[in-house]
Amino acid sequence: MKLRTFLASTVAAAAALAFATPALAQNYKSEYRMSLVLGTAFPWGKGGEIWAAKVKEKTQGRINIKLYPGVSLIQGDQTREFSALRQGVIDMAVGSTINWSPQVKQLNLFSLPFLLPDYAAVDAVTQGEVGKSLFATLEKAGVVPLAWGENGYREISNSKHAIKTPADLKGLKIRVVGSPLFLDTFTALGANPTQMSWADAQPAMASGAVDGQENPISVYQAAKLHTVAQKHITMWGYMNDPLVFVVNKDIWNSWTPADREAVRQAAIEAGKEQIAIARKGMVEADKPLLKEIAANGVTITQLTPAERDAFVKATRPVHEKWKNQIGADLVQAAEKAVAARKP
Ligand code: X2X
Repeated sequence: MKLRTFLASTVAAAAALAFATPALAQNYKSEYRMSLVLGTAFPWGKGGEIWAAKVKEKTQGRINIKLYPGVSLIQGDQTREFSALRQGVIDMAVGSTINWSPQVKQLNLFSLPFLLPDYAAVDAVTQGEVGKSLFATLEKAGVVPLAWGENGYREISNSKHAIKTPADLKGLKIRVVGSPLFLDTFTALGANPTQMSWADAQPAMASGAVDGQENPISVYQAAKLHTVAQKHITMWGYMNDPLVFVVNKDIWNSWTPADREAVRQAAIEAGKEQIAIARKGMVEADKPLLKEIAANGVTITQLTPAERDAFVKATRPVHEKWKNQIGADLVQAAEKAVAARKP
């Protein structure tokens, strides 16, 4: 009798397994597609690579991720990434708040000129209540946000001359990302902004079709922008561009709760590591990354507080215009978090 019960339960367990395994295989894709603008030569792409490796390890290979840098799943059109993610053309991404801001207006927060004076301010906003509120917004917009990363402080470079005052920007043709707030900022500064994708930006600099651009120093160096005539950099720290680690909602729901947790933990760990990589060379007292760049014959202009203030004043109308579009409460909460930050 006992043996028969044992046999029966063994058979039942085996049957359950036999059903469970194919069901898992059916729900899980053999490969998930992760979208990135910048590849593994950049801190951004390294973050994606670290995330994918951690996911593979934590899920014992059940979730296998392939990287698609250059936003190649959407032919390089980076401002379409969020829509593609929501529609399932992309399974997951490490994406920039700038590129997603045409679809998620609250993400324009980070593009408000001179909102975040230093890294402590960035952390106070992303890692605090404002960051949580933005994740809730992203969730409502149809994706599952898991962790913050960072592209970095965007500094301006150009081929013509050192920029010390807003007047130095007058008439300069500056490539900006395809997000309307940037047109307002550079127009307010007297420049001539032109929108294009990152893929188009580099040939445009090489040919002289544009005079300048703005991107983090780590991007400038990894992309070797000194070789496309970008000989002058001004350290004005006018905005920081956080990254977000996200998964498409249907993909997320297709995973077991344990695997979701593994993917979340992997994103949180990868985000922390990625932020450290993005800041490397800029947080040390002697800023070794700037020394490396200067050694290539690039002029690096540091602004005095008074000089920087002239740029803050010139872009204040942009802040006023965009505050309500982003949400005055959200902007205020961010300003509060910045004011209360610990160094
Ligand atoms: O296009 C850019 O400038 C880049 C690479 O920084 C972003 O994707 C926001």
